[in-house]
Amino acid sequence: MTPGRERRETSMPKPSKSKFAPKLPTSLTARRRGDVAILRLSRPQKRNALDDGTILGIEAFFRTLPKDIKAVVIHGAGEHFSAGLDLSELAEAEVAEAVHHSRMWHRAFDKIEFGKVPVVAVLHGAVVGGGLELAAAAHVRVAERSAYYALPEGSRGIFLGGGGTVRLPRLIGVSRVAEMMLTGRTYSAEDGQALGLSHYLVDNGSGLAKAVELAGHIATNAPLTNFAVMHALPRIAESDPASGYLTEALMAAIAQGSDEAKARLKDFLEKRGKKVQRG
Ligand code: 1HE
Repeated sequence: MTPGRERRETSMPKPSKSKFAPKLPTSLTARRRGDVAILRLSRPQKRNALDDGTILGIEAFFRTLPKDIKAVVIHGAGEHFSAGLDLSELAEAEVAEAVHHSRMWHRAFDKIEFGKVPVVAVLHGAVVGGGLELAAAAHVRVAERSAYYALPEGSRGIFLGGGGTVRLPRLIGVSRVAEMMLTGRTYSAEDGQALGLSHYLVDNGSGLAKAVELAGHIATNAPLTNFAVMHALPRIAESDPASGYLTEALMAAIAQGSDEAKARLKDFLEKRGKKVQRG
């Protein structure tokens, strides 16, 4: 690792003005609304390009989430969610540095996907390269009509490095990811919704409100159910069926056995629980 890279990775992020998450770099801001934390990519002058400080800040944010936060919303300031990797930081990277750089992204995005609470991402404008990799680490994606998706790595002479080779094929299949990378094509918000890149498609400017509403609902779920959805479900889906069924049974028994589940089931049976609404 060169001294330059080492300096960037180990230097502590500058303190932000946010009281909620005091150690964030200036490219990130955080606030909370009740038990939902809202993390904003705040580097619009560089189209929220993800530099090392931002990636480390994302990791620190998710690692140090207060215990009373039950869900997170992540969104971007300005016209675009994220232009992906900050290309200015990669220009001089050597091979070993590049490996460590990618592994740093893996650690950070792992804290999102397999962290403490579910994460809802709001997508608008460019959601490209590493920006799409970041979005793919969230559990729920709300796209505004301005969103567009691309993987321009091919034209830059680089490759996915933020977990996209693992996460994106789960969303849209290996074939489409390969085709996006080979041809550099751009998918519109409507395309992305049809393909499964987003779960919700909303008007421009209303993505954050929708995401906060969804996160607020997620926050009311039993914590153990949210844990099972985040940590057990994806592992079960990738395991062999026999192991999957066993893990499912164990997870179900653990969730059902909790006092929280017992109280919620009693509420329903005694006509206090909410009914399922028509869609
Ligand atoms: C950047 C970056 C960046 C903008 N790294 N500085 N990502 C890409 O290949 C996408 C590159 N960016 C773009 O295609 C365009 O910037 C956008 C379509 C996203 C937005 O266009 P526009 O016209 O609104 O902005 P702009 O004028 O291109 O950029 C504004 C500034 O942001 C400008 O800097 P300035 O100092 O000249 O004002 C740009 O240089 C800067 N900027 N994008 C650095 N990406 C873990 S591996 C992941 C691999 C990848 O992510 S590859 C995809 C990289």
